[in-house]
Amino acid sequence: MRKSALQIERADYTPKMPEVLKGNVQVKEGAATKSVSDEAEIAKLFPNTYGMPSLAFEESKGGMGLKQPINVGVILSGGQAPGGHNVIAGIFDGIKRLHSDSRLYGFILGPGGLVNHEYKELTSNIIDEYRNTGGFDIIGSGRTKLETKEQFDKGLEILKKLNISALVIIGGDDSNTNACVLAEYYAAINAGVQVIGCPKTIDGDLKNEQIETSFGFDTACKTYSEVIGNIQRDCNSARKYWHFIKLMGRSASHIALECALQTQPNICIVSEEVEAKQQSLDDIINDIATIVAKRSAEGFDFGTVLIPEGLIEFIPAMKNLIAELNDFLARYDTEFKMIKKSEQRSYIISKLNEKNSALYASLPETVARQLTLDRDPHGNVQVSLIETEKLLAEMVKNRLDEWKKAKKYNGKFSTLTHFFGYEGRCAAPSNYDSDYCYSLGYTASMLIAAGKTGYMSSVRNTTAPASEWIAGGIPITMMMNMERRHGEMKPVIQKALVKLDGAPFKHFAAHREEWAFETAYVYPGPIQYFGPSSVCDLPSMTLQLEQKGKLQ
Ligand code: FBP
Repeated sequence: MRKSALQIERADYTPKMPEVLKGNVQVKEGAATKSVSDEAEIAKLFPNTYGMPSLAFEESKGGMGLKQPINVGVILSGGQAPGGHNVIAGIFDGIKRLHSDSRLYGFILGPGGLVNHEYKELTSNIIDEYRNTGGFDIIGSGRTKLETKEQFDKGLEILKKLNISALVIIGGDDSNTNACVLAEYYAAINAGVQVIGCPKTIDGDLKNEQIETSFGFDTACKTYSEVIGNIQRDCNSARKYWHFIKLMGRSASHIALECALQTQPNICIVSEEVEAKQQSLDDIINDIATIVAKRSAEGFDFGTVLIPEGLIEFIPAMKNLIAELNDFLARYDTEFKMIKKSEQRSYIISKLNEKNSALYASLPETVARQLTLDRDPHGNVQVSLIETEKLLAEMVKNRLDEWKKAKKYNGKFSTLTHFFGYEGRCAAPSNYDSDYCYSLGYTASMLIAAGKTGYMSSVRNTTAPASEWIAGGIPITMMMNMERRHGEMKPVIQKALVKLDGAPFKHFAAHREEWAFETAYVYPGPIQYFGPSSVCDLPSMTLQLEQKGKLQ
């Protein structure tokens, strides 16, 4: 298969890793841990894996090879994120270092591969083809949820058949929650299989005191920021369009916020702020239209607006509407589908409660339709299918038309809309993600060698040079709390939303007024893989602000 010039050069890149992992290591145990809340319930649900100490690797004077080879399984779970292949390469190199006859098996297309016994052995030839590349195509990914005893038992059959004694699950908050439940189950039945998690998701919402960031966030944001910067330069050259740009991130607004820090757009909406201020859709439209009108009065009939994908579910009134629609469509799905398409809108309007009905009636036709599309397997509306960027552009236009009639505004307002998500999920990993992912994988193999289960691989201090990074493991139960899911209280890893009192948001809030009116665009350009470290190795601005309180 033909490879690009970059792919060929990049194959030879050696990921930087913590100094300590280059030699022999031993585990240093920290204090016993407890869950972020609901301690008693979580302790009861995880009697074998609750309260374990946090771990850090330190230099060992002794050897660390294994007497016997180990077989390890790996699963990629959920949405793609740049760097997944390097996690696998790190695991591979780690277990080969421990014993050259160790073997790595990849389960195909996500957790479903474990249950359906679909796998392939990942040999050095295969691994070498994928080092430092984006995507998850080495074994594919999937969204099957590993949660039932039947699935666990089915999985154990193939693990036993392949003599696999440890499984690494690379996934987001839900997949790592399931990894923890699996670790507990295998420990309870003495299955002889360890389970280790790795923090993945471009959304950046799997992080806490112990896990600095999820991998893929850095590359995805840099990829989107490059394109946003290009759009801004175009926008500032032609001076005739307002660009409404929706950015992926199912729930939290970390991606939109990071891209705003990188590119300094005129407007960036942060869903968590919308919710905290109890803003309505009308408030958001007014805020945007006010900035558009003010810029227009200065002669600037152009600009950029960043919109987080999950916005719609954070607007309290929309949340209520969606909840009623979810219930209604779950109950009357067949009846609804039998109604002529042209009459569906008025049918829904006649069935909803007064408030929701009025809100639904005020929405543009396309968005109203998107809200009634098929739900995901959990009955939730699929937010990535809702064209919020078009909704906002259209509603702002309507508001400006009203103001024009009232002689409050006299500008030109032409819009272009964009959605960036899939463009960045499989990008070639930045140096940060290449290094971080390789270290996460390598650390996972050291946790396996140390006989640990129910841990998430952790690499910290990543705003420092890689040699100073700290590698270790964090008990997954430590990140858990109880939340209502599908009507039942369940132990889950707490999702990290944007903190309004956190340094990244504060930095944005302190500058947004200036960015709104002064056209202070920044053009980050493409990710650089070769060149000065000051350009190639920079961590995300979110991480710089969180860790150091300032930008490097
Ligand atoms: P993960 O949390 O599984 O990493 O996925 C994140 C994400 O990319 C979201 O940003 C997006 O809403 C969703 O996946 C889209 O998923 P899909 O492509 O499977 O519809």
